[in-house]
Amino acid sequence: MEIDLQQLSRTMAYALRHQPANFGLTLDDEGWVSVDALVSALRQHRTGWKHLQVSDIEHVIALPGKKRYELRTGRIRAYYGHSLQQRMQRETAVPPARLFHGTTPAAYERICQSGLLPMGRQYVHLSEDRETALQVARRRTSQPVILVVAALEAYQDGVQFYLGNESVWLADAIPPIYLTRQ
Ligand code: HQG
Repeated sequence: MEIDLQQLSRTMAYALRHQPANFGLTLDDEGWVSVDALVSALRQHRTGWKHLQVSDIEHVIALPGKKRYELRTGRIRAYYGHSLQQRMQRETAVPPARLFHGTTPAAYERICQSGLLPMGRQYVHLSEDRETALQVARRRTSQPVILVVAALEAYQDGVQFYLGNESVWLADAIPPIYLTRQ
């Protein structure tokens, strides 16, 4: 049976970002799990996935668009997006001068008061470019609000930044003084 790669990707996100225990998986401190363990868990998850192969996972990773999963030497992890309680250790890094965050008008009102907070995830998610931030906001609203984050300044004042993938940065809470609406 043909595997629906979008559906597989969504289920991988669920397993690698949110509910590994529901798949009988344990992630290490950096979010890694063996690809073989993930494949066996996914085979049991859906009848049509009984014969799932590592190559199906590789096809998901090769899909155009967002780079959500990192596959390295027999292990796999989500680059970002985690919500599980166990905090995933990410590599800290010096951010560029400016990063972007796309959000909704309603959230913007709250963000002006309390700054950017991780909310349901472990980290605040930021984009390297404005266009990506626009796409992030459009998941939720037809009236995107784009914030420019004075990332380097925040970093120099002690806010930690972490590598996500090549266009997504992660950070701890960012106070409103570093945010400008564009
Ligand atoms: C908002 C997707 C109220 C924040 C995307 C956002 C991204 C606040 C929402 C990745 C707030 C959290 C993450 C505050 C922030 N008060 N609302 N103080 N601070 N918010 O989904 O950044 O397709 O957890 O603006 O592309 O939207 O899943 O974060 O609207 O890269 O791979 O709270 O998820 O990638 O929402 O998206 P999210 P996000 P995938």
